[in-house]
Amino acid sequence: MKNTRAAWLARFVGLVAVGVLGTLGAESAPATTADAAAGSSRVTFADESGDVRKPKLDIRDVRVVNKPDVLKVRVYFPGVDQTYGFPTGAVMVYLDTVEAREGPEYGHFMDFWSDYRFAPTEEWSEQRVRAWSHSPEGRCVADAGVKSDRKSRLQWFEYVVLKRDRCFEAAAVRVAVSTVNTGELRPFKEYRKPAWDYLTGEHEWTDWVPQAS
Ligand SMILES: [Ca+2]
Repeated sequence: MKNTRAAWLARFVGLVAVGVLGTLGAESAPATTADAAAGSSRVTFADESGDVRKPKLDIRDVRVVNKPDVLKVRVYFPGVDQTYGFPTGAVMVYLDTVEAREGPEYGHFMDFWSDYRFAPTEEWSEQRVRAWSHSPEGRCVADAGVKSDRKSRLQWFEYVVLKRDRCFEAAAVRVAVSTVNTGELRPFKEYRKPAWDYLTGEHEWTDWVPQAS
C-alpha cells in the first residue's frame, strides 16, 4: 500500500537528518572512472549537466560501490535553490548482471513521496515481488532514500541492496539510470511534459564495476 505524501515528507525529513550527519562525516569526494582500471569497488560515472529541460533531477554523476556484501548506487543531482524545493517524479536504477541476457536483471524503482521497490525486470519492465518491495526497503534493500544538505535542499538519491540469498548475488555489475521530473512538491505543480534524463542515454549501460572489498 502506498504511503501518503505527508508520511513520506516526514520520512524525508528524518533522512535529511541522517544525510547531514553523513555529510559531516567521512563522505569523500566522488572517485573518478580511473578507479575502474585499478579494480576498485567504487566507480563514478558522469552525465552531461544541463541536458534536461527541468533541472531538479538532472543526473550529474552516478557512483557505484560494489562490495561482496552490498551494492550501493548513488545518483547526484545539482541541488535546488530553495529549502524544501523538492521535485516530484522518479529515479530508476537498472542492474545488469548477465551480459549474455538482453536487458537488466534487476531494478530499483523510487517514486518521490510514494514508494521504493527493488524488483527483477523483464525487458526493462519491473516484475514486482511483494516481499522485496514493501516500502521502503523490503527484505533485500538495506537502505534507500534521498539526501539533502543541511538546508534541506536535495543533493542525491542512494539505495543499498544487500547481497544475500534469493535477493541479489551478483559479483560484477553495470548500471543504467533514468530520472523523470514530473513537477514540484511545494507549491504543488505538475509539469505539462515530464522531463527525462538518462545516464549518458536511455538504456545505456556503464562499464562493468568489479566486485572488490
Ligand atoms: Ca544530466
